[in-house]
Order: sequence, then structure tokens, then C-alpha cells
Amino acid sequence: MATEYTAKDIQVLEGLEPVRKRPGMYIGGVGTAGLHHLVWEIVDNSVDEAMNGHASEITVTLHKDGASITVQDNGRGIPIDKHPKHKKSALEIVYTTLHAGGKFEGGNYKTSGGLHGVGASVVNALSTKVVVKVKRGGAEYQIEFKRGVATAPLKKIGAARGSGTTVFFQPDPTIFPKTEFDPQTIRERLEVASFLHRSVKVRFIDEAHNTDETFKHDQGIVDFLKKMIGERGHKAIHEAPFTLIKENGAKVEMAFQWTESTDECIRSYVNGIPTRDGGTHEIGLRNAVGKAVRNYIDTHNLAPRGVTLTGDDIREGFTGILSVYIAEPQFQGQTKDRLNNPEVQSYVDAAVRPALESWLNSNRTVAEGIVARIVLAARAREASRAASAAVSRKTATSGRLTLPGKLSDCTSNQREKTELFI
Ligand code: 0RA
Repeated sequence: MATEYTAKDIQVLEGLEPVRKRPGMYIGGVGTAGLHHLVWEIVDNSVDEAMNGHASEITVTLHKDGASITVQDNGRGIPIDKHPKHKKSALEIVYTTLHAGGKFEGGNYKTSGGLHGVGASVVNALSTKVVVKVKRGGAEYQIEFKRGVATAPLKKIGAARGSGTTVFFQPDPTIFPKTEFDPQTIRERLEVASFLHRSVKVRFIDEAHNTDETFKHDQGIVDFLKKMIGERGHKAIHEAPFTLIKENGAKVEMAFQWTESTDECIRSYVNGIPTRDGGTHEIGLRNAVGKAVRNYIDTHNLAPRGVTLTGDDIREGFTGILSVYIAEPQFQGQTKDRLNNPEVQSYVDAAVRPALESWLNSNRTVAEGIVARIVLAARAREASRAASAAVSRKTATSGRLTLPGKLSDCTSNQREKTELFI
């Protein structure tokens, strides 16, 4: 009936209609990645609350249908007070208003204050059902939405101890061709979150497969690094990793160690999102490590004779985790897996370089071990190049000649058909 279509509904529809019309603009697409983006949006709000020091536990439940999720935290609870002008609860406004800059950016650094939950309205718009429960001030409140529209106003549902937010959502099958979540993808992301946010208890209950796991790491990314080195199977060449946490425009955190591996391995994250193709933050780290180590070598006259050290020599066996939080991340590439913000390179460089130099200078034994490892890498590289040059010289002399017409080269691998001239 037309009369039931009130002004309030129109406002809500105007608010979230663009999201339903062009979901790709907000979550990158409606494929598996887009579907899981809904989970990250809701989980990130709870993670923010934990990052701000207000929540210590986050529980994610994948329900039996495999296509609906509940995210619960023990934070302060989303504010439920009525907005004087809008006559709606703050919670309802957060869930039904498209925030400026809500376009797909792959994530937001929301810890700078203000009401977080930037992505909550997007998830709401793209879900057939959302139920939000908030515990605050001795009571529990609840509100429900259908495709982004509140089906009833916020109501008190009982008394409650403590505080926190619980969000249930069920993605809309008319938007997503496939609404089943991949438990492995969720598990991995939650485990990473538990490493990036030390001491936060992150629990994943998969009701579809009857699993229940809790991740909690009091040493944060240092525990992550230990796990990574253990899995890769190459021992570290020094006991304690280099670690750093710094806030200078970006929040930069890292832990790294040199190992016996001949590869370099860096895992990097921007606002908790893995950047598999690296980007400016990784470039900043590589440059800084190269320069700090070179400077240490020069200062202490440790440069080897007869071999020049390359950046690759310096980073051979280098294994580390780099996590940055920035306000407006720009991602690049097919899969948006590379950070493109140019300023981040110098943030990271400026954070690492002096700290690493001073770490090397105050851990001389460790530093000398690292330098020895680097020199060895350089000598091995030179030796292997010399060896392959020798091989190609040999190949050049015994290489097949291209002879015209019926003539064929007189090479053979039967000894009796060949001669050796000395
Ligand atoms: C802004 C203010 C306050 C809480 C939150 C945001 C909040 C949002 C989410 C989203 C998921 N979990 C959350 N937990 C908290 C509280 C302001 C106050 O209590 O004074």
C-alpha cells in the first residue's frame, strides 16, 4: 500500500540504494571475495574496538547453513542513544546511513576516533537479515533489518551484565550468486587478526563443520614470525628478532629475523588486510634494511674484500612481518593486493632505518653474525656466477654449429668416434 511508504523509508532507501544497485563499488564484486568482504567489515569493527583497548574477545560463528554469520565482541557496545534530530538510535543510523568515502577501498583505518562501523551499512544493505544486539548500562537492546531497512525500532530485550555488540547477518542470495562462506578463508583471517592484535582472544566457531578454535597471542607478530619461520623450516641465525612499533603518520609494526634460508620472505598487511604483492610499505622496509645494514658495515669497516654486497645479499634469509595502519589506503593491481600510497614508503623507511641501526650497534655479536651471513651470501653468489660463466664458456666451445645443407657437425657422445686434442 502506498501509504505505508513513509518518509523514513524513503530516506533509508535513498541511503542504501546505491549499495544494492552497484555492490561492486563497495565490496569489490559479488564473487567469493566480495561475499567474504562482508565478514571483514563486521569483524573489523570489533577489531577496532579491541585496538582502542575496549574489547578483549571477539567470537565469530559460522552457522550451520554455512551462509550466515554472527560476530560478537565484549567492547563498549554500539551507542544506542536517540539522535535528537533524526529521532533514531545512533545504532540504527550507523546501520542505515552510507558513510562518505564508503566506496571500495579495501579497508579503513578507523581507530582515529569517531563512530566506527563504516562498513556496517554496506553489509546491512546486502543482507536479507541483520540482527544487532547491544549490551550497555545493565540492559540488552536489539534491532533487526531486512535488506537494509529496520523492520522494527530498537527495543530493550532484557537486563544484562557487562557490555558488547553482537551482529548476525545473512547475505542476500539475490545479490550474491553463492552465499556459502569458506571456513578456511575466515579461519586464516581471524588467526592473522589474533597475531596483529596481541592478547585479543579471537574465537572461530564453525557450526557447519563442528569446529571451535581460539587464537590468542601475547607476543603478537613475534609469535607470528616464530610460526612462519617454523613452517618454512629454516632456522633463524640469531635468537631475538628485531621488533618495532611506531606511530608517525602511519602506525607501523614489524618483526624480522635473518634465517638460514636462501630466500627472502616478507608478509605484509595494511589495516589488517594482507598485501600479497607488497607495495610501498614493503619497498620502504627493504630500502631501510639495506641502508641500515650498509651503514653498519661501513661504520665498523666490515666491508669484505673482492666482493660487493647487493641488496639481495643483504636480505638473503630475511624473514619478517610488516603491519601498517593508515587512513586512506590505495590498493593497486588486479587483485588489489599491492599498496600504492607513496607516503607510506618514507613512513616505514623513517621508522625502521634509525631503529635498526641502533639495534645493530647495541647487539654487536648478533650484528656480526648477520654481516657474516650477508658476506657469505655475496661470496656464494659470486662463486655461482663464476661457475655458470665457466659452464657457458664450455657450452660455447662445444655448442652445435649451424651448418648449411647436407653438412652436419661432427660431435658425438660415443668415445670411440671422438678425438681429444691437447
Ligand atoms: C563508537 C562509540 C562507542 C562504541 C562503538 C563505537 C562501538 C562500535 C562497534 C562496532 C562493533 N563493535 C563495536 N563496539 C563499539 C562507545 C561510546 C561510549 O560508550 O561512550
